[in-house]
Amino acid sequence: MLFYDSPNPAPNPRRVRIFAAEKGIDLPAREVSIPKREQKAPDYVAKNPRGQTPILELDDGTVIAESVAIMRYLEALHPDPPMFGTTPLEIAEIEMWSRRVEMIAMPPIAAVWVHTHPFTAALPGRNAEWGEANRPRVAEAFRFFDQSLADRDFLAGPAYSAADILLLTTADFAEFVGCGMPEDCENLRGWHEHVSARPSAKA
Ligand SMILES: N[C@@H](CCC(=O)N[C@@H](CS)C(=O)NCC(=O)O)C(=O)O
Repeated sequence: MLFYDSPNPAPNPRRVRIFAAEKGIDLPAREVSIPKREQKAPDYVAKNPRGQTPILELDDGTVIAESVAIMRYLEALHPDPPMFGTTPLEIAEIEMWSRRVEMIAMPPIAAVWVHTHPFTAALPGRNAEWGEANRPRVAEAFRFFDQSLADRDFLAGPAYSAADILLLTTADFAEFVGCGMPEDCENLRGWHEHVSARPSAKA
């Protein structure tokens, strides 16, 4: 098994690294440099036609792309500690919150990243106005999660889960992009401090 990884600030490979660290899985890895565009090299695109990291290549050559799919594969191989829930309700709540991170927070952060950040200046089709228009949507998304965290320690319930990993990596990437958590999001900031103190967050 070989994990094709990209270092921080890339948020999607980091999800898998944190997940593996939480489970104590040692993933052999190869670095794919996004600044050097190695994810668009023909031999890599042959593995993942999306030309993105991460991927997990199995010993028989099968490739799993999409960070959450890789996490689910690892969960099936290493069920303890469970990160996607075990009861029907836990499973549904972790899925609900994971989808909310991906559908509410990530798209506007990605728009700010792609359309305004100096690192993406060479990408075709940049529209700075559209990027700027997404900043309030990022803040609105963070406020939603802030309110949601008012009554609990973790995003999807009483235990740390894959949903927390998605929100943590998203919040840290947003900070890097320059549209991080608003100062007054106290619940969210408290949660962030708490989950960032876990050893896995160093991944
Ligand atoms: N939905 C994919 C997103 C993968 C993705 O956007 N990866 C970024 C790194 S965090 C990437 O490869 N960016 C370079 C590019 O798109 O060319 C996943 O969850 O794995």
